[in-house]
Amino acid sequence: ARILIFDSGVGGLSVWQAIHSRMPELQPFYLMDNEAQPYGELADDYLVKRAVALISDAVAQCAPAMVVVACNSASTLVLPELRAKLEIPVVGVVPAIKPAALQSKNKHIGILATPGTVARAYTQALIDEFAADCQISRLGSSELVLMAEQKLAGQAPSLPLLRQLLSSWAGIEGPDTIVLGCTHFPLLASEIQQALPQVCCIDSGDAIARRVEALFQDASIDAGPTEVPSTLWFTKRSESLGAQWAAFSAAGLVE
Ligand code: DGN
Repeated sequence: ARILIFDSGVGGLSVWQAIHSRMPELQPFYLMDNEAQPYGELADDYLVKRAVALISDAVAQCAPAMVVVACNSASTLVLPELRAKLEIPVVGVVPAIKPAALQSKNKHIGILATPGTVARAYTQALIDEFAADCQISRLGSSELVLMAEQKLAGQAPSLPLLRQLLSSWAGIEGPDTIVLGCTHFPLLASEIQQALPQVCCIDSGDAIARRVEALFQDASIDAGPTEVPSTLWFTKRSESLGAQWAAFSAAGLVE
């Protein structure tokens, strides 16, 4: 069956990897709104309008069985409107605050996401519901998003810069558990772990993969034909696309 993965950039790759390892038979289509990157800095109304229009057009073109909005910055805003508009299931990716709260021993959680996601009412609602007993430190960073984009384009991330960005969490008083609340960040997991060796990082990838699998087990989902080749759609030509295409093709996202 076909599945449409949406992100502003390469972040959806981390989600796809988790889905693919559970359901290798799924055929991915990938839509990247790289023209409007970084999504974490867009005005709410503009982001909703733009993401809903782009995703609806792509759905009309590839007729997937399901959409995964593999972007926390978008999911924390667009899901209600998108679900109202589309007739297929829409799975959103939001910060893994619940498992982080269950796992943290010192009850101090760091939320590492985009400036948009850390400030969203949706994120606050997750904290209130699942992590009310925890101290919460938020860090919204577009630099880290760029670093992940560059890594996928073949440029090694700068560890000193990463250490500097995360320095406020390095001390003994810092969080013991960090939520990677942006789908770009699992692509930097090994570097983040090097910068903060004492923390445990949690992302949403596996939970999303389990959700997708459960939905496909629901017989009411029309699996659809699979004869169309997988495609990577983007909204802007850029120099990094060539190298990123190679990374996508290695992950089986394009042929
Ligand atoms: N990957 C997106 C997310 O999960 O929020 C953000 C990417 C961006 O453009 N800032």
